[in-house]
Formats: sequence, structure tokens, C-alpha cells
Amino acid sequence: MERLIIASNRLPVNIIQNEKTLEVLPSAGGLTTGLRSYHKQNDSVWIGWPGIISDSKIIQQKVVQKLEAEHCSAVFLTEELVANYYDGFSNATLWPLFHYFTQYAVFEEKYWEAYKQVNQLFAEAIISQAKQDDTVWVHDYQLLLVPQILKEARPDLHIGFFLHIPFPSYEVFRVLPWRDEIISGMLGADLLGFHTYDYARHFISSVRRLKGYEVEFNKIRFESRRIFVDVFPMGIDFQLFHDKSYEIQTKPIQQRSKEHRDLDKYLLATTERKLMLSIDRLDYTKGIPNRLRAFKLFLEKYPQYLEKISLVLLTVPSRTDVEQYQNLRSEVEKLVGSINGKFATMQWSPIIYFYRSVPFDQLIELYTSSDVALLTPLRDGMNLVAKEYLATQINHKGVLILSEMAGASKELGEAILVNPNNIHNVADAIYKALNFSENEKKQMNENMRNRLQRYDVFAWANDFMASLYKTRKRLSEYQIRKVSPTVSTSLTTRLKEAQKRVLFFDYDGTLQKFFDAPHDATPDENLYKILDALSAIPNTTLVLISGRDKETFNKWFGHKPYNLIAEHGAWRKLQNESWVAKETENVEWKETIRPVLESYVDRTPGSLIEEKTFSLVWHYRKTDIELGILRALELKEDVSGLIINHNLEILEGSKVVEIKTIGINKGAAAKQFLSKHNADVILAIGDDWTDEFLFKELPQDAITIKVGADNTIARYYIDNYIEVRKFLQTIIQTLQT
Ligand code: GDG
Repeated sequence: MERLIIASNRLPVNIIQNEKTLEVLPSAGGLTTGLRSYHKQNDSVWIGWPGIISDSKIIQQKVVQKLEAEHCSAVFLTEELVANYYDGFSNATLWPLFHYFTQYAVFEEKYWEAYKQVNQLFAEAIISQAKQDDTVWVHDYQLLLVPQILKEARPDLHIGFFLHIPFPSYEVFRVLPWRDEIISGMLGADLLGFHTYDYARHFISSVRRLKGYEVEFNKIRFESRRIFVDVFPMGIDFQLFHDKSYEIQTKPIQQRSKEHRDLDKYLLATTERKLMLSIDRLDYTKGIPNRLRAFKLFLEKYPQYLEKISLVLLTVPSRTDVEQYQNLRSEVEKLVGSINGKFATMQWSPIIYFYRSVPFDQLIELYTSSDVALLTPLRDGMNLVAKEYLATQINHKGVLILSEMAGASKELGEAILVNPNNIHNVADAIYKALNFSENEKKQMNENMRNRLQRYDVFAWANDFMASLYKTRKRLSEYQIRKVSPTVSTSLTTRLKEAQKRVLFFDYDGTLQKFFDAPHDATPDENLYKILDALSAIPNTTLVLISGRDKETFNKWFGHKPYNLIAEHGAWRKLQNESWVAKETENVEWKETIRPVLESYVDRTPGSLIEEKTFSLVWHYRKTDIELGILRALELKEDVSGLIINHNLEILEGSKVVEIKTIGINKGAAAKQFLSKHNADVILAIGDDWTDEFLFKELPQDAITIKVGADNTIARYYIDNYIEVRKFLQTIIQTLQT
């Protein structure tokens, strides 16, 4: 039976070394908190760093044993690797960049080297655990290279990837010196999940721009691979928070305060004044200084709340070895000091400040006893605290103020959404939150809580797994049609047994790769050798059939004994004969269409016009890819009005829009050719839309092969032009013996 392997930097538990013992503690942080419950319910293995640095084999052995009980498996890291991979590349390069703090991003070669090394270690650990066809779910920005390493080493595995932080816009991502490697690393996954549509959109845009791969809605096509990108907003273990909150709220407040000694001042205060809660890891993305400034402004603007409200500021220590985090701590503490210094009275502190993490029970205490939650990150992938706070509001008492820069704001529209950079906006939001009627609060909370209950962490994980399963099914359907070694043998055997064969090959994208400028795609020596050998085999007719203009085709192949069909069939040249036009066509229409195409060239840098005898072509391979796609749509719309009553049609090929005379297509040309050259086996290989005409017109038993796999009526598919050439070599070897 297939198993699920989860991989993330941290495990759901942390191993701490005390003097003599090893202690197992739950780890903090959104990813592990959220996934822990799902892991417990499923027969999964979780691979990660246990948070302990030790060279001692004995200690490592003990850690392994402790982790076994938790269904976890360790990747051990040295101090140097932790410094360079974790504090370095993960938290001083990727984290600031992906959260739009470009000024904090450090680009250090040694960080990158360590990152690659640790990603390799993680991939090896996964591989050592993974059985045939297992599913692997890789998490977050520390492991962006793992999917590709896995895909190359173990193509049988089903690989999902989820990013818990934002994926930035291309303008920011492109700054990263290792952007190509990072994108390739992620594309090893079969399914990539993001919290919001914006992050998914930014990722797809980077893939298009950096790799030039075809994208259709949420599907990236890359050779025979299909990579799916989708949105899965992470949920929480709603029931757990709800039940715990219920349990706490049924106890008298005095008992609660006794149980949580260090919170008693806070809890007892709830009877006298309003409490507002702020919880985050102490991270510059969370916008804590802005929040404090907004609170100060609130106290100044609404003095009637002096002594009537306290802000409980819980900041959880995080990444304490990274410089920015140390600076941030001083900044926050100075601000807290100055606000308390300015406003505090003998009976009242405006801010109750904690710099530590609290046990789960106390966390729930804090959630349940607060009137307002003030969560104003400057950027946040999701923000689970916001969801957890709502889950505990069983009496619908609390109001959530949430930054619109948090992914969670997309789902929590009923909350008071604020721009965290606008402190006036935040100060007014606090006032508004304190003045909602009971009824308003109830309605807001009920709506959001219902949704959070429905799409909890289990629904989230199950949804992701179901999508991964679907991509798997689609992939196996593709695999059946692929020219694998077995299929290749059976096809070449058929060709060998035939009395007469005709072979049709498209050129660009089929026998040769694409170049930015079409005239650069000159055939190389190796290709000539293959084609010469094929055309020399007795009873074998070779036809190159292309949309290329006749002049170029003549320059490249005119001196060879091949049959040539150019411009989709407008011209043909039989072996050793001269070129013949299909029929004389009126091409006066070009004068109307050319200025339209020229206006597109002017407005779309990098695009160009190609003129063929019976057609005009607009190429946009070299343009900004998103602009190119947009313009291609516009162009088709503009031109379709102009071609009415002319015998013209619009064809879309690979990054080209071609306007040409109707009835001239590769299918008609092939049919005409076959009427003079009979064959008992026909082979046709092509890569784009225009080759579909060819596949369609050939007899049912023809061997039709599409380079790339989607939307084709061809019977088989093959990955790319390199694989085509390999397949042709196999044919040559088989037919020559
Ligand atoms: C990353 C992304 C995304 C916090 N303090 C204590 C404590 N916590 C728990 C909370 C919550 C978690 O830590 C924090 O999660 P967030 O989502 O708010 O933030 P990040 O840690 O930055 O998480 C984030 C998340 O991944 C998931 O994809 O939402 O955007 O940055 O669960 O309850 N738990 C306890 N004591 C504390 O003092 N017990």
C-alpha cells in the first residue's frame, strides 16, 4: 500500500537536550501546528530536522528512537549547516525576499552551497524511506530544491509541494541570483499548492518568464510533464480550538487564573477593562512596531479609553541568531517602554508585554479572554493565529482586526481589514472594534467560524491529497501513450515489416529546437546525417512538411534528395525536382493585413513579421511572454473582422499567429502527396496545432506522434526533439539490419 511521507524543515516535535535527558516538546510555528493533527490521524512518516545539533552517534541514536514513537525520522545537521542553510539562505535570503523585504535579503554563495547540500540530504532521507509509488508531500521555502532532486532520482514517486509563505511578484523574485535553480527545483513537483490565488499567479508568471513553458490555466506543460498549480488556503484544527475554549470558559475565572499563575494579572483585569491581543513570532514581517505606533495613536486620539484597555503583546522568540531579529527585539522593547512610560498609571499598563512562548492552554486563555485580536502583519503567507482566535470565540465576543496583507484576509472578509502601514486606519479600526454591538459581533463571527469549521486542516490536507491523486491519474493516462522503449520497439517492427513506408516530419519543434529568431534554427550536421540515412533506406519516402517559407526550406534542404512541403502545402518540391506552387492565389489581401501586424510589432517589443507566399505571420517568441499572449488574443480579434469575405483563416502555432489562405494546410498537402505515393505504413511526427491537420487527414492505421502531449488526436506522444532524433536513430538501426 502507498504511504505518505511528509517532509519539512522542522518536525512536529523538537528534541531538547537537558543535562542527562532528551526532552520531546511540540514545536511552534504555523506549519507544524497545523499539520500535526493531520499527521496523527494518518499513517504517515514525517521527515525533518529535530532541532538538536550533536555529533554524538549515541545521542543521534537516542533521538532516532524517540522520534520513532512519533512516526518521525530525523535529518541531522551540523552547526555550520544550520548557520548557512537555515539562518542563512532560508531566513536571511528567501524569507525577506519572498516577504518583499528586499533590503534585508543577503546573497551569499556559501549560504547557497549549504542550502543545496541540505536539500540533497533531505531528498536522500526521503528516498531511503520511500517505497515504489509512495506519495511525498514537501513543505515550504527551506526545501524548494527537493522536488526536482526527487523527480530525477525517483520518477515513480508522486510529489506534492506546498509553500506556506507568499510567492512574490516576478519583479521581486527576479532579483534572486539563483532564481532559475529555485524555479526548476519547485517544478519537480506534480502539484504545487499556495495559500492564495495571488501567490499562485506570481509563481506561474515567474515560470513563464524564466522558463518559457506553456501554461494553460493552472497547468504548466513542460515536455511530457504536466505540473498543476492550485490554491489551498490552509485551515486549522477547528474542533481542537473550539473544544479547548469551551472547556476553559466553563471554569470560573479565579480558578483559571490560579492555573496560569503568570497570566493572573491579565486575566483578572478582564473584569475591569477591555483587552486586546497581539500574538506573533517576533518577526519583522509581522509589523509589530507599526502596531505599537497605531496603538499609541489610538490612545492619543481616543483618550476616553485611557485605563480602559490594555494591549497584551505576546512575541514569541524566533530566529534569534539572525541580526535583523535582534534589532527588531530592541526596537519593540523600546517602543513598549516609551508607550508604557508615557501613559501608564499606578493601576494600569497600556501594554502587557511577554517575550516568550506560552503553553497551549495559556494560548487558549489569551484567545478566549480578549475582546479584540489585533493582527497587522506587513506580509504574511496566511496567518493561522487569526483563524485560531475566531475558532475560540464560542460566545462570539471577540472582534478580529486583520491586515489585508495576510493571506487569511482573503477568506476572512467579515473581519475589520486594515492597511498595516496606515496607522490612522489601524487606530480607527481599534475604536470601531470596541464599539460593535453584540449582534454585529455575533453575525461576523458566525459566518467566519462556519467557514473555518468546514475547511479545517483536515479538509485542507485531504483536498490537497485528492488533487495530487487526480494529477497522478492524468499522468498515468499520458504514460500509456508515450513512445517508451517498448512502444518504440513495436513501432519500428511495424515499419520494418512494411513493403513501402512514407515518413512525414514537421521541422521546428520536431526535428529542431525553437530559437528566438526563426532563421537561427539551421539544421545541424547530426540532423542531416539522420535524414540522409533515413532517405537512403529502400522503399522509404521521406517528406519534410512545414509551415516554413519556401526560400529558407530550399536553402536548408533544396540540395538534398528529400521531398519538401513548405508553407503548409502552398509549395512542394519532390525529390530532385523543382518547386511547384499549389495554385496561383490572389494575395492582395496582404496589403490590408500587413499594416495591422506592423502596428502590433510597434506595440509589442521583440515581436516580428514573417512573410510567406500565401501568408503573413506574427511571431512573439521573443516578447515579454505575458504581453505576447495578450497581444495575440487582441490580434486575432482585430484580424477576424478583416478576413470576412476573403478566403482566409487564422492559425495559431507555437508563439505565432498566422493569417493564410483557406484550404492550404498540412493535411490537404499530405493527402495530395499520398495520392501519388502509396504506402502500407505511414509515420507522421509533429509538434503544434498545424500538425493536427496532418494527423487528421492520415488513414486510421497511420502512426501519428505528437511532440508534447496535450490536445492532440495523435496516437502517441514523445517528449521533445531530442527524443524524436533518438527514435529516428532506432528506426535507422532496425531498418538497416
Ligand atoms: C508560517 C507563515 C502561515 C504562536 N505563539 C505560540 C504558539 N503559536 C502558534 C500559533 C499558530 C502558529 O504558532 C503561528 O502561525 P502563523 O500562521 O500565525 O505564523 P508563522 O509561524 O509565521 O507561519 C504563515 C503558516 O506558516 C502556515 O502555513 O500561516 O503565514 O508565515 O498556530 O498558535 N503556540 C503556542 N504558544 C505560543 O506562544 N503553543
